[in-house]
Amino acid sequence: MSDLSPNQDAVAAHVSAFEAALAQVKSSREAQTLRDHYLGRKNSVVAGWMQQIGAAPPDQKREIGRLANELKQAIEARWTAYTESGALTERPADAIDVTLPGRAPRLGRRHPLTLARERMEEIFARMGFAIVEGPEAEDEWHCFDALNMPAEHPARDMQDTLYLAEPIKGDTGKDDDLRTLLRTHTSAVQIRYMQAHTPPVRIIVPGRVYRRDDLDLTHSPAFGQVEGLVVGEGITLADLKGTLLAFAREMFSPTTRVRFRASFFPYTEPSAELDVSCWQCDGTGCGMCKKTGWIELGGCGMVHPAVFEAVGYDAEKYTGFAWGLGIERVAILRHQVSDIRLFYENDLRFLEQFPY
Ligand code: 2NL
Repeated sequence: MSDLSPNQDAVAAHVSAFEAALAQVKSSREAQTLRDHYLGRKNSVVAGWMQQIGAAPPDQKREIGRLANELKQAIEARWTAYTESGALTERPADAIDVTLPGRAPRLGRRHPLTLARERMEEIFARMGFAIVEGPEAEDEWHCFDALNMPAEHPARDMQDTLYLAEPIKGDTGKDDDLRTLLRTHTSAVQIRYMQAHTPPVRIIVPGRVYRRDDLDLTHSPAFGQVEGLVVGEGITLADLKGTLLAFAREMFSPTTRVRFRASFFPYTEPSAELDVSCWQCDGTGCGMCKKTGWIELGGCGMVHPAVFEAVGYDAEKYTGFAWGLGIERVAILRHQVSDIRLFYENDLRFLEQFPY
């Protein structure tokens, strides 16, 4: 090839030969050798043509020079295209680069709602509470009747509660005419626990509950709850307040205060909403507590005698208290999350912000 003398056909022949050879090379070393054969400073095709300029008759020097340049530029252009295509840097399939850093496995972590639930469980467990769980699909007796919410109670309405199309039949046969629903609170588990145990009772029941709510900034049709129940002789409202105060101080800050606001639940009397002093501003008023100094956490009260009667406890002998706290609510307040839906979307950019 290199002995083709400089003319227009020879330029074309060299260029196509170079292209064909380049397409065949097996390694970057081979490619480099091929390039040098055409473009190298010494003994290359282009260098040979350049040399011929000097030896050529004066009237041909100009033409040979032009052809040599044309060949040089054509080969260089194809070489540049080749190197920029990345083909040259491709490593053979079996090459191992031992200098590369290792690929760290992606570690999983617990969900912020799991962290909040576990923290709540840990605090109550240290106070001597047993952790009890139960079914999410319940019958209406355990969810409503036993909790002093008879047939006509509004919470039992289809508007508020999710019922299964086909009831799940109980094994006793006596609850065959009861509808099955997704529990609206975990209280049904406390009812089952009281049916199976005599006082004293000291349990918390964490779990998922369901309401016919739309999903918006602060509501979800499924959310987590930690309910608590204490039953014994001589249990008072002061015990309730002391228990929740101890919890709030562990959960939020040692200087947290609690207050009760009178409220109503069919299953407690008296009933109260539980507020805690804002641990962001310590009660002086800030954006987090909407300038009130207080944050609402849940509801509580003294167990209604009708509940004790439903489970066969002697309401003259025993008293007790109960509460319900929303897990999302605790997590939202702890981490100042603006939208409850962030907890369910499972976007890692959100989830990875929570210290495990
Ligand atoms: C709320 C209010 C509450 C209870 C739950 C309860 C359970 C039994 C007997 C009596 Cl077995 N009460 N649970 C009591 C008061 C309030 O939850 O707003 N929770 C998010």
